[in-house]
Amino acid sequence: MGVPFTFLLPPSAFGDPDTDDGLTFSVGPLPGWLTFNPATATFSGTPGAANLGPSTITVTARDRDGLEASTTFAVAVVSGTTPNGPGALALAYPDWIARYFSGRMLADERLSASAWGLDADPDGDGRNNLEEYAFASNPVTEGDALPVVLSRGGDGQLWVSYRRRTGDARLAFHVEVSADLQTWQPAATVLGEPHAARIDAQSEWISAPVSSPAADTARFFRVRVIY
Ligand SMILES: [Ca+2]
Ligand SMILES: [Ca+2]
Repeated sequence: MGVPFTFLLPPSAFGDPDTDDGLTFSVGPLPGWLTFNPATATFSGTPGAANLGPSTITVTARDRDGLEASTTFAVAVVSGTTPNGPGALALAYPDWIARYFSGRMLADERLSASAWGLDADPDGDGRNNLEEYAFASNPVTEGDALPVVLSRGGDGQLWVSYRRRTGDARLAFHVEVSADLQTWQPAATVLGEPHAARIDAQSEWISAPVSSPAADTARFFRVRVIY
């Protein structure tokens, strides 16, 4: 944040073995602070406080023969605090929910199921308060949740990316895979540790490598949270 950002598309992003194929690049919608120079295949910009959070960017390369390839990646703008710095507040669920409901409401047990309990969904967006807490969205605002994103890197690696809360050791996140949406098992972790990019004092953007399904098969991925 506040630091100029420059990123040169690595030639390997598009695995085209003919290096003098004269690739031309185009990009999908960019966040307002970021520009792309197709001549040099370089992104640049300086994000501000209003730009915190992740964006997904799609780049399409076209060679002289008109063949196209696209790759999608995420760029996350993070605040200047380090994970253990002064901005990294550990915020437990009771403190978090108290930001949204008055002390009088929180003292009324009858409102647990409809307003402030872990299972309640007061904004009616289909995510209960535990999910809103775990994935760092707002329990009283509909439509602010970020989706879990599945993307494929230029090298063919498949990634599952999502935003999650930091600083609460009770929260555990598991990326799971299923062939039928009924039976779920852990997605392979032998591919390496997930990448984490801090979004703000209380959340981070995680990208976890997962195994690609075998040819001609479909797989579903989900992120399961345990509290
Ligand atoms: Ca909700
Ligand atoms: Ca919400």
